[in-house]
Amino acid sequence: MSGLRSLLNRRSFLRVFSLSAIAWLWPKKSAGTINFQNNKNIPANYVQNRDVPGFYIRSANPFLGVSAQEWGLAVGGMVKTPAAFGYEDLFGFPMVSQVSRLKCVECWSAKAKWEGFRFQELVDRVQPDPKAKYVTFKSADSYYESYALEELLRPRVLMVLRMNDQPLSKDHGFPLRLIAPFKYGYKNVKYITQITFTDTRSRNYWADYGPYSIDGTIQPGIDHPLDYEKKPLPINGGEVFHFFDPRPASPKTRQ
Ligand SMILES: Nc1nc2c(c(=O)[nH]1)N[C@H]1C(S)=C(S)[C@@H](COP(=O)(O)O)O[C@H]1N2
Ligand SMILES: [Mo]
Repeated sequence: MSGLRSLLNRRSFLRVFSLSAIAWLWPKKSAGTINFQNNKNIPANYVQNRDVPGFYIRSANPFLGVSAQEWGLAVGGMVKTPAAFGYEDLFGFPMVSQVSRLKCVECWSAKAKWEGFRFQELVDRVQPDPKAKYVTFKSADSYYESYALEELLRPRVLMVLRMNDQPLSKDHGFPLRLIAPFKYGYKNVKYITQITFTDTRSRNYWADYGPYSIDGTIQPGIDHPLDYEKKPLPINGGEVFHFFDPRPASPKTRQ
């Protein structure tokens, strides 16, 4: 872990210093100023972890975001026809809209209206090798995730371009993020730039830098079961599949 990353990591920062010990470092708040930044040492124009009421922001590596002009999406790996997309290209896919909840392992959840396209559209375009059973995502902020291809073809998994009737904001993953409501928030990768089809499963950011699983399926019954030093609490959100519930339709039968 780089020195910068460990300094900027909210969790380790709070573990080492108590709030009162560092209070003298903080500028005095002027009356009426609302500032939800969790780490005041990071410039305000950086995306970072912020407890904004309504929808928290979680970005492990503070960064400045990407513009539509500089952004591109590369889709490749074990595929017949690798493809590259600009921002506008993605609006050529049929758009789907859903309301679903994002649930972080840290025990908060929030819902939004999400709009985007199905992962199947990319599959149709690049035609993966039948042996390519896994997919790796890479992001502009050097975050990364991995999924089984089968999971990405389930209902209510969406490649998201718009949130609450607006283009995704810089904080919430502009220009492209994944929403998979049955996975914990950390699997809902933002700022996607690269999608690679593979025959073996790659790791993800929070399995490498924290105690979280690669699978990240929301566990029924308890909240933040995997978070640092916290006790399990009754669950209060998220889309949880109990083992006795019917499973989502298979890709062949989805609408
Ligand atoms: N690229 C990228 N995607 C990411 C993250 C990140 O740090 N970088 N954080 C994850 C975590 S831990 C959560 S809970 C959600 C939070 O999404 P939000 O910031 O839109 O609330 O994004 C996930 N996707
Ligand atoms: Mo999270």
